[in-house]
Amino acid sequence: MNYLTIKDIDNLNEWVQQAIQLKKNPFAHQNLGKNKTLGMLFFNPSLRTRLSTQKAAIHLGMNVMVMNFTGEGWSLEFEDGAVMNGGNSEHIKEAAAVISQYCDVLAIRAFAGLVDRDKDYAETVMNGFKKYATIPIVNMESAAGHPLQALADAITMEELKPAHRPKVVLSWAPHPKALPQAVANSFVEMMQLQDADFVITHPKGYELHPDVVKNSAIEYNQEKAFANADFVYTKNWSAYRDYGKVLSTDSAWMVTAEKMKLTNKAYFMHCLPVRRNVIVTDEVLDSPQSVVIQQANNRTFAAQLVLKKVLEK
Ligand code: AN0
Ligand code: CP
Repeated sequence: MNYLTIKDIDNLNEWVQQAIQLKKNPFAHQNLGKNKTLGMLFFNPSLRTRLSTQKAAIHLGMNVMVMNFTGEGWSLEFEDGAVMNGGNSEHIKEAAAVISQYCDVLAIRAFAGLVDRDKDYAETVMNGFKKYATIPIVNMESAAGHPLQALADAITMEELKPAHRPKVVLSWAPHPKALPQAVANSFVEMMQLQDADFVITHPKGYELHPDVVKNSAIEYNQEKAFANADFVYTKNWSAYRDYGKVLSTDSAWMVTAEKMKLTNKAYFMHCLPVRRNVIVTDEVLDSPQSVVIQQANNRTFAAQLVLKKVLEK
């Protein structure tokens, strides 16, 4: 079993309940991972993913090896038949096969390059490892998705859910740098598996991939979208259509206490890292409505559930 996208979740509600059980008793399956090794490869920086996935593996009794390809590791070639007389030193064929000798499960982080849309959405890095590794692969944020984050978000929303069918808003917010669509994509796909009044709000031009959005509602007026919301999930992403471009840094889209007043005392959610007073004001982030630390904590149990399922297969 691999965990590459939200589509690998066969029953979201069951998975969320199982993760909540793991959270109650994290060391219940300490023998499952005995003498098994998790390899974690990072092509980009990380705080939460790195530590929570490692912690999840420790809970299951696994050994963990971490390797950063940002500076360590040979630069990899992913193209079949490439004449390797350029900058790349090692082909994915050998790299993935060799890593498979040392590890039992392989977790990979490889962000979108935001230059070549087709290459990013073909998931070149993740699918290269999937093709040439002989062990299960876990996605720790790929070009187009961050399914461990979305699973942690589903756990958090289950813990906080109101008695009624919730209204959930995914709101774009400004950021100075071009960021991937991965977190937003997986959140949308996860919400489509939930019974909720779900709406996406962003400036015109920031429409996500139509295959991701499907029939989900889009409201271009952020204040209208916030009305009566129970959860406000905020994230910046760069444009999908005008690929990788920053079309707006309009601070009018920042989440403020005034906007939160339009909601049904909504919980404020963000995957972190978050830029204070750019994405969201200090006032909102430091308020009791902010559940970002609870979200980050649930990353451990999302990862632990996925690793447990992989080890059981
Ligand atoms: C990354 C992103 O937007 O995909 C990682 C988020 C978990 N964020 C930044 O690079 C700031
Ligand atoms: N939310 C998240 O994935 O954080 P890191 O980039 O710090 O791992």
